[in-house]
Amino acid sequence: MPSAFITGITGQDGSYLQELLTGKGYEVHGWPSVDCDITQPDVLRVALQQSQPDEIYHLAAQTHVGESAQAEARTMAVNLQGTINLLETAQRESPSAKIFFASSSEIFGRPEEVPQTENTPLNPVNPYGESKARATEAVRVVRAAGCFAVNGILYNHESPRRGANFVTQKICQAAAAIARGEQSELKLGDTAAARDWSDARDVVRGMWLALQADVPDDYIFASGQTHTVQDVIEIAFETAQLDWREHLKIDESLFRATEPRQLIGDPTKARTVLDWQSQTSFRELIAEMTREATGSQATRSQ
Ligand code: GDR
Repeated sequence: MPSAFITGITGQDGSYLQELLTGKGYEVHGWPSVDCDITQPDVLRVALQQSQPDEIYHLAAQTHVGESAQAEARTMAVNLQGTINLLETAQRESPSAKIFFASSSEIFGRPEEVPQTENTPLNPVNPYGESKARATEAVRVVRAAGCFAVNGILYNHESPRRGANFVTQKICQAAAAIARGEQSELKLGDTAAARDWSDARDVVRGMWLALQADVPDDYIFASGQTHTVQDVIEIAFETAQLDWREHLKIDESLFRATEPRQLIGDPTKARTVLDWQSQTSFRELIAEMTREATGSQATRSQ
């Protein structure tokens, strides 16, 4: 039975990955979240010694880009130092384990080329992007030294399990709450902001595929298309049978000091080498999230 170790196993991606791997017959071990402190070598050493994994998926992180501007030290400690700690400890305790690192489109920030490929120069514009860029380089360094270490460069990916502080879930949950009469308005920042959004379930399938390849490499996981926050609002409110104009308020305090620009991923390499594709459409995804939010709120209030 193959075994896997997942950091961030209770998050959106970790929980879907656990289900995927269990379904494939893996024995899955994991750390719940960053609260377990990935920066402590001893704790990680014991966890790896006990689980002896064939595959390590490093997903735990401070994942909120906006919050990273006020939490730079913690973002760097968890996302950069935590990753270096994981790479070093894994090489010592489980030298044959294959390692997947959840990198991010934010490493490109304001990129030189659109769409981005695995070779696009890194140019982060916020502490989160900086932390992921430097950790991505660290993964490349251990790979050059012979370790099977992969960067999955993940563009935005969503699902009904998405945390409520990310914009898609915030909008879908608000539309559901407004439809139920529990809330009357939705406050948002920049609704013209555009992102390349995929389904998280598609992305975790890519993580697994990346570790089944013959050689370690970097892969972009993206849909190759962008939509705006405004598009999310319109699909969610239409699904909830509401007129968004009656409920949306723009709140200047929710604008970010530095927005990345034109983050669009070119998934050609993942498609050709791994046979990976994004399978869910953006419209289907947002509609599903809104329907699930409506259902879960109904269940909670019963
Ligand atoms: P992002 O996702 O920062 O791209 O990072 P998020 O959903 O937080 O923001 C997307 C865009 O929406 C705009 N926006 C708002 N965002 C939030 N959270 N709340 C608001 O009220 C709001 N109003 C407008 C933002 O300015 C932004 O432009 C996600 C995370 O999953 C990262 O961990 C991951 O690395 C990247 O995607 C790829």
